[in-house]
Order: sequence, then structure tokens, then C-alpha cells
Amino acid sequence: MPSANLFSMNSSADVRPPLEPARLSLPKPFRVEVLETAVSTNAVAAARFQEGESEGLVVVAEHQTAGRGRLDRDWITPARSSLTVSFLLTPQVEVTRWTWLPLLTGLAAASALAEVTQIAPKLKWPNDVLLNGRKAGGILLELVEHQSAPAAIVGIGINVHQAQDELPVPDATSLALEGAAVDRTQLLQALVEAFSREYDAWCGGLDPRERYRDECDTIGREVVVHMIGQDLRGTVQDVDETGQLVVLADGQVHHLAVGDVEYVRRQDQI
Ligand code: BT5
Repeated sequence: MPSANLFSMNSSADVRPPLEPARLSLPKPFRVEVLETAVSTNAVAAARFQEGESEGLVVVAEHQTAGRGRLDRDWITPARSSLTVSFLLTPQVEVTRWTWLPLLTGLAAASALAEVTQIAPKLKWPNDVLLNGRKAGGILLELVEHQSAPAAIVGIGINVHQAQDELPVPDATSLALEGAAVDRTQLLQALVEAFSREYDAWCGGLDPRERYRDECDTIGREVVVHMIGQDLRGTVQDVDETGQLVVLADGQVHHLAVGDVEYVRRQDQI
């Protein structure tokens, strides 16, 4: 039995069962390492690469004690409440195109969630998975090097069982809050399968833009993009061939690699 303090008073252990790696049957080269606790699965996957692990390792933690978001922000999840997963990848694709990796991971999450829950998620550029407009998942790409060889670590967190008071911000949600009771092992299987499909197609030269445009909630919106030291207000026109956001602002077209996107309503949308 897991210790009672892993769970809040009103939730019972049987609705938050542990992951069951023995039930997984993952496509090659993917293989899973499930940890009871990790500081951050991205950090563990990076360390494994530096210890000699090759592409395809999938590190999963039942609990992250210091999960990371972008720009040193936190990713906060109670034990066994969610999926916290990192992929170790060494794609034979130009490093300048690795910017697609978080977007491909978003596409994989959207497919897996649609398959397992029948709820259709939307993707908010660059790294949010939205359910009914609220953030249920986040994605983090980090690059690491070992003996001059680069690897990408792509981490994703998906909120599964959390109640509202277990989420760190009010505009976050979980599958449970959206009405979906999900088996995390089944969701992990679906996520890795979907990621494998997206990744293989992309490594094989397929342009993911059409698929991304279909799933992305951000294109066509009036937005403010918050960047370090600068905010840009404009209309999102597209994503470009490297996955950058194309924003028309003050008559100029900007291609943005990073930023936090805030959706704003135009007067005519109120
Ligand atoms: C992200 O950053 O959304 C990327 C999150 C990546 C997490 C995964 S879990 C597996 C792997 N290992 C890691 O250590 N990280 C990855 P960003 O866009 O910067 O959003 C971070 C912000 O989201 C925080 O500042 C909070 O406002 C909010 N947040 C934190 N935890 C959340 C949660 N569980 N659900 C929704 N929002 C959350």
C-alpha cells in the first residue's frame, strides 16, 4: 500500500494506482525507466545520456520534487497525480530543425488524449496542451551534450487525477476535472506510440506543419507575446517551417522562436 500522505484526505489510493511498466509494449527504440521519485525527469534523462544511454530512453517519475518549466519556472504535480515523462532523442535531422520536437510532442499528446479520453485537446504554441481552454499539459525541450554529441531531452507533464486545489494556478486543469477517468499506464502507452509515429514521420522528412496547424489553437488569434524585455501585440498568421510563430504586428511580420503567448479578445469578439 502506498503511504497515505501521498494523497489528499478526500482521495483514495485506488483511484491513483501506480504505473505498471510490465503492461507497456513500446515501439522500438523506446524503452521506459519508471522512478518513484526524481528531481526532474528531464534532468535524469540528461544524466542518462551523459552516462552512455542511447536514443529512445523514456524516463517517467511517479513524483517530481522539482519539476521544471521554461525559464526556470516550476512544474508542480503531486505524487501519482499525473504523467511526468522525458524522451531522450538524438535525431538524425539538422539541429536547427529540432525546434519542432516540442511541437511534435504536443501533436503526440493531442492524439493520445483523443484516443484515451475522447476529449479533443488543443495546442497553444509553443508548449501547452489545453483542455477546454485551460492548461492540462506542458512541454519542455532541453539540449544536452556528451563528448561533443548533442541530444534533445523533451519532457511533458500531463495532469491526470488532480483536483482543483492540487493545481498550482487557477487556469490549469486535469483530465479528471474535465470528466475523464484515465488509467495512466494506458495513457503512457498511447503517448509513446503517438510520439513514435510523429517522430518517425518527421525524421523521415515529413513536414508536420499541416498537422500542427489543425491542432493549434493559436493561429488566427489576436495575441500578446511576452518575451524577455519585450511584449509584442499582433495577429498570429502561421507557424513557419522551423516551427516559429509568425505574428503580424504594426504591419511587420515577426518570426518568433520563444515567448509566452497571451490570448486577447478584439473589440469585435467581445
Ligand atoms: C511548461 O513550462 O509548461 C513546461 C512543463 C514541462 C513539465 C515536464 S514534466 C516532465 C519533464 N520534467 C521536467 O522537469 N519538466 C518536464 P512553462 O510554459 O514555463 O509553464 C510553467 C508554468 O505553468 C508555471 O510557472 C505555472 O504557472 C504553471 N504550472 C506549473 N505546474 C503546472 C501544472 N501541473 N499544470 C498546469 N500548469 C502548471
